[in-house]
Amino acid sequence: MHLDHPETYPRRHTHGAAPGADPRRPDGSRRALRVGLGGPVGSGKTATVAALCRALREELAIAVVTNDIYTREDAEFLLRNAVLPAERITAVETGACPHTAIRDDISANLEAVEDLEESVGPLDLVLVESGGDNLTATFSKGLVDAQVFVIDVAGGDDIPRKGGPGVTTADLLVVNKTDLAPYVGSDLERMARDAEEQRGDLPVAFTSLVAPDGVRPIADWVRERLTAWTAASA
Ligand SMILES: Nc1nc2c(ncn2[C@@H]2O[C@H](COP(=O)(O)OP(=O)(O)OP(=O)(O)O)[C@@H](O)[C@H]2O)c(=O)[nH]1
Ligand SMILES: [Mg+2]
Repeated sequence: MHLDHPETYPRRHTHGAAPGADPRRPDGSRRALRVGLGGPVGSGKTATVAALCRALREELAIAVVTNDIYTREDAEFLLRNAVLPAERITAVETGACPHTAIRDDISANLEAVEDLEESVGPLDLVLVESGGDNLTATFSKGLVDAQVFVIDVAGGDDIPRKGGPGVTTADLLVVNKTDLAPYVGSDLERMARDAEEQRGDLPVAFTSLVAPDGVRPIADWVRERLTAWTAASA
């Protein structure tokens, strides 16, 4: 499907792979910015997707692809909570380690993203949620233009120090559930220091999604990325 013979195989997929990502769809229109959300099981990826949709859906055309191993639970949660119209939410059942479908064989996810753009587009933003994984999970740059790695304070305040590609290289590191820090004895300042040591200038957002407007730092970061994406493809 990815062969470069337009006369035989019409070009279908528009890969990510920033920098230098092709921002155009085969018909010449600008494609959506694709943002991947990964991180350990239960850290708040779906809650982040839901909160982002609520915060941004009035100003942006958004769609979501979720990845679950054997179920469609994350998509069903988003549907139940009506964060977007049903036709804008697609579930990919990976049937294997979550990182396989976001990094090694991205075809099912690419297909899902492109089908959404075709059926409900044009879109500004597609959020791709990975199934919960470990600290090594990252997205292929062929699938997403930017990655958010979501960890939470209840997973232990030594996670930023432990590093790994998600913590170290994600375009945005989210440390979620700050409201739980006093109950689990997590030291947020230490987490911030360790994250900075691992990431240098790359941004870190501390969030509590149970707080009103708790998603704001992530929503602001998405807006910034979109502005840059739109400018690059103008
Ligand atoms: N207290 C608190 N709970 C949160 C917060 N964010 C998410 N949760 C809760 O944490 C649980 C897991 O959140 P999800 O969003 O389902 O986590 P996930 O990363 O998508 O999980 P998987 O997809 O199964 O890996 C849910 O019960 C959420 O309501 C937060 O900021 N504070
Ligand atoms: Mg989830």
